Amino acid sequence: MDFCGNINPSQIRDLGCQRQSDSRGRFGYILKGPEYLTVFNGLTGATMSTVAYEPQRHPETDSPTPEQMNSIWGDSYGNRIDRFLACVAYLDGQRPSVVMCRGYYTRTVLAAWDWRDGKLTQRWVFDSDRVARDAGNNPWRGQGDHSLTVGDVDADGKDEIVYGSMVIDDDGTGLYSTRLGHGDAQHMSDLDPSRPGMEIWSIHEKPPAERAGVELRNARTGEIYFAAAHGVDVARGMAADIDPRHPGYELWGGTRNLFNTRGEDIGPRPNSQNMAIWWDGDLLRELLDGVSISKWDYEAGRQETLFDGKALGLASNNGSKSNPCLSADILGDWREELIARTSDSRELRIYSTTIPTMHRIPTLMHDSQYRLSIAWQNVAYNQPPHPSFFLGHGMSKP
Ligand SMILES: [Ca+2]
Ligand SMILES: [Ca+2]
Ligand SMILES: [Ca+2]
Ligand SMILES: [Ca+2]
Repeated sequence: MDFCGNINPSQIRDLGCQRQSDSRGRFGYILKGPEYLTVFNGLTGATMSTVAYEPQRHPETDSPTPEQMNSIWGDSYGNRIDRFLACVAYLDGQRPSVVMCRGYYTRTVLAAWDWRDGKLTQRWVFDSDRVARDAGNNPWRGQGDHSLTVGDVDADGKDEIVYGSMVIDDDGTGLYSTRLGHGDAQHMSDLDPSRPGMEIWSIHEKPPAERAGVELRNARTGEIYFAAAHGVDVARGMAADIDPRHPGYELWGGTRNLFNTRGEDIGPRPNSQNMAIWWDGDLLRELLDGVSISKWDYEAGRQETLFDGKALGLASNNGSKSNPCLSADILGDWREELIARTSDSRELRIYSTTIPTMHRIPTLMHDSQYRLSIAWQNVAYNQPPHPSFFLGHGMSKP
């Protein structure tokens, strides 16, 4: 990675890169030169530890030829080699580790690192192509999304990494793969309180005709509870409790309708299928798209705007993905704040709800899964954070 331009000259020498260099190629990919993983001091910016990035682009060279790239990553122009995700996870159940991930369309490598007593040490590396070498029939290749989720899916006190259609166990071994492939969004929580443990709602890009475009699965085992939109290229998908008439979350994406957790069509879905935010006083979640918050009127089947950020001079980020800078419960009270920039980028504003609530539950940041999801919210395609417990209409005490 290229850290140049953000640190002082002596640190640049430490990293072995040149001042004000721009390593990006014609399409924005960085395909040449050394790559590092560095821990910076959050207060001063000083480098605290630097190691070689794992994995390198190619085992023999940091500047592979198109043929060398293609042989390992499956394309010769650098798209797949230059896809990264990252998260923080409590892999030992006690202290956080950082997991740096390269690749999700083909070869997939997750490297877990511990920062302990001033030293950065490698905990484990999961490499799809070392686990199973048959590229055409490898359940660990090409399963990743443009985001990831972290949580304790098997209830042993240690976190797993939900990497799209597969889950990597806390010890760096594969827990399972559904083999349903890449997608743009996933949501994990106790989406259906009547089923044991957590569930995952996933969407998929360009599935073959017989394969699911959206599906709900058991987070621990990968068992598919229901699937729909077979053969449909699904770009957006959402999960939130927005209708109290149906227990648990409602699920949408890939079709014009809303699903309940049993896979039943319960009517039209909201147009908004981007993010979600707990904003008003009830336990249902509101819809967040760009810098606008709306409420789903489940009886009329339409959205009502509660907060219009554009009218207040706010702008969203990430082009068509359209997100605020962050949405999270950062101030306490379990409702979530909206953190956004003004359209001239001169101000960063925090908006909190002014609506009273009758419900009293712990601050969401006290839930480890929710807190870790704030760490990954801005990784690749922003997704809404979800707690490990069911938060919604009719919930039991967390
Ligand atoms: Ca676990
Ligand atoms: Ca459940
Ligand atoms: Ca519901
Ligand atoms: Ca609400």
